[in-house]
Amino acid sequence: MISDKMKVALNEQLNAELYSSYIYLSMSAYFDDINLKGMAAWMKMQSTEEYAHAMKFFDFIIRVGERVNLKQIDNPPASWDSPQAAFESALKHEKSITKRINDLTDLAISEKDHATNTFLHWFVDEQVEEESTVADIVENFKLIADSKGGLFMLDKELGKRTIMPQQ
Ligand code: OFO
Repeated sequence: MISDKMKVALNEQLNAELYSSYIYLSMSAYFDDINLKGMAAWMKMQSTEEYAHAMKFFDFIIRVGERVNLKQIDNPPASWDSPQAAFESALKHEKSITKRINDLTDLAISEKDHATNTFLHWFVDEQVEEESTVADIVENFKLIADSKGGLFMLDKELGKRTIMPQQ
């Protein structure tokens, strides 16, 4: 039903989503270490969301009758220069994931693989959301600049995040 090339690409994306989960978990540990508990909680939830994304690929690969191929997950960085730098790095990471999803979609279209193309639509929308959410947080950091009070408030705000149900 799907080509070998697509099967490899889907398994690679499964690995990339697991890496996303891993890097955000590492950011959560970093924030916890510098006592920004709200940001630590936000990142832990982000990690959980990424795991759910990985499971969407896992389930889809199986549903189309193919074999899941789990690969080694790279080590994520363990620390960042500042809280803002961590979120900037998250934004850069999300942009790289958006590119991957777009490339996968291009491949599905070029192969006339309608099932995979339709499956990927959810991820195309999700990436718009992910980039915009993290970009807003980066802008908040710019606004508060060096204000300790601002950082405290932003930490409290991000700590209010609740998990979004995955459709
Ligand atoms: Fe899976 O969306 Fe972020 O990386």
